[in-house]
Amino acid sequence: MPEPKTLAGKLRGGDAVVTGWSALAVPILAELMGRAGYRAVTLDLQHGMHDIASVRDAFASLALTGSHRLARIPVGDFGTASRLLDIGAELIIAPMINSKADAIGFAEAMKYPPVGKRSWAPHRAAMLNGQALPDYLRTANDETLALAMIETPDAIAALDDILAVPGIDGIFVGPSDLSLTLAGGAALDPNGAETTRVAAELARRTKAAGKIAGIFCMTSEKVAENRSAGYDLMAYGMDLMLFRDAAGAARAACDI
Ligand code: 3PY
Ligand code: MG
Repeated sequence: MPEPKTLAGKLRGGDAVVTGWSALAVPILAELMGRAGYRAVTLDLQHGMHDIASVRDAFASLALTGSHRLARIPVGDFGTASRLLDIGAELIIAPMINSKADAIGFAEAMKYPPVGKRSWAPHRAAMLNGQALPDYLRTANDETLALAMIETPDAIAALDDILAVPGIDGIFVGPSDLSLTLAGGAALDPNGAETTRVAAELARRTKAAGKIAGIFCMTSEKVAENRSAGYDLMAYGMDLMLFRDAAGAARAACDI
């Protein structure tokens, strides 16, 4: 039987991946997303409420469902990127990568020598992958992915340099911050025409460089639109809003 495709294999091989977004730091909610059909779930340590303990438990819960394990780190916290890899992350999203220097710092934390400076001890990650440690070492630099968030004019200007850093596997666009910074703080317009135009151009340049393009989507229509623009990884569906909306709908359906 062929080996099941890794997340890296899917994203580099042209498969579209839609990831759920876990902000609430409740491992069983991440698991429920997996059981509901999301083949990938991203745990958010930037704006979400996750910490190391909740990620540890949510990755184990996701492993029960066979869903891919992704996480976003806080701004500039590259030590946490290494730590999340050690406890089983298959892909890390780093926010506000605005320069080549930012990208180098991120890549160094993500990759073992000779590409980077990641320190050794991925026992839990290997366990969740069903790998022996030597196999993890052999595959990790290729199969654990580093996506640099592009969400400012500085990042757009530095895109080619960021994409050229060895160990940076691709980008992940944050349309809210992108719209906010493009407008100099005057407006938030993640679905607006200018944000959409810039996001499409970022996908084009990233794919031309042979790297993976990911983006956060505010609506399901945006998932399809961004896929058509060339994106490989689309984030859509946040536990917090899904639960809020479902609770609201359930209560409203009661006729008293
Ligand atoms: C943004 O839209 O700025 C994001 O970071 C999405 O999470
Ligand atoms: Mg952002």
